[in-house]
Amino acid sequence: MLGHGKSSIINTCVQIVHQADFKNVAGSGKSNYPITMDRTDYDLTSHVVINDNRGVNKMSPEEQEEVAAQMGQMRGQSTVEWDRSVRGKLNLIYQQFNYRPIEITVPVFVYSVESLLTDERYEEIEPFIREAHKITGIYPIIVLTKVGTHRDMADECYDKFKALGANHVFQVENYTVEQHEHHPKTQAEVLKFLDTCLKEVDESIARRATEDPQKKYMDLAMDAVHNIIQKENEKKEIKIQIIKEKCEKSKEEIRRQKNV
Ligand SMILES: Nc1nc2c(ncn2[C@@H]2O[C@H](COP(=O)(O)OP(=O)(O)OP(=O)(O)O)[C@@H](O)[C@H]2O)c(=O)[nH]1
Ligand SMILES: [Mg+2]
Repeated sequence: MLGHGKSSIINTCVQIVHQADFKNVAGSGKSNYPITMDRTDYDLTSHVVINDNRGVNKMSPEEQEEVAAQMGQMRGQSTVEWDRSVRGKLNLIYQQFNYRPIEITVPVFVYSVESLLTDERYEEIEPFIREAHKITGIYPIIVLTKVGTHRDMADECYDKFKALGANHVFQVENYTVEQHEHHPKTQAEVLKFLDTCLKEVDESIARRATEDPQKKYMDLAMDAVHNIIQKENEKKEIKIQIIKEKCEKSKEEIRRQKNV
């Protein structure tokens, strides 16, 4: 989520794993506008990276589709765009057939407990989380941030994400530019979070050893093609509806003029 502390949790992880002084490596900051626009990897070890990303805001279909493609490893490290042509999307699916992923992505959903988790928001998040699970085979790990000053809300969010089906929900008070003295509670929770990510990777490797990669890609591609067709149809329906409304308005105008 936009501005919920994604770059800050990365700064916190980097500081703890490297046992270094605080540095704003991922560029966290206070702003009403999105700060992080690109996907960027930060090394935790020689084999483990933590990836910062552009935050989602409205959970729009475009945002959902882009995030789904990233999690399916159909995106490199580049500026994140919400819109792509159908041909572009199909090319990306094609690339998947020729590309055996050597990386395992653990999806992490960062949510600030400062933000009210209203029913509406909850309903928007649910399909997003479900989709991430379907694509990566790993249920997103939830990191709740800004928990220090919002204890009640942290517990409420914890319960709600658990009810959504999350196996792992962590409650972190990040190190920030303003406040980054070593804190044992933050350190313990972050290490538990990273340990859980690595366990998920181990389980994913074990599962992959027994599955047919070609079938997996075919399923993914079929899903993607199905989504493209469905979205195109929805767009056409909207256009038809607009034309119908215009027609009705014109007819009414003609009737009105005749009456005059
Ligand atoms: N108190 C407190 N502040 C936090 C915490 N996490 C992030 N912040 C503050 O929240 C603001 C946004 O944090 P970022 O890490 O830049 O958030 P982001 O999700 O990367 O934002 P975008 O890149 O713009 O989407 C900054 O002012 C951080 O200092 C936290 O756990 N506690
Ligand atoms: Mg950021």
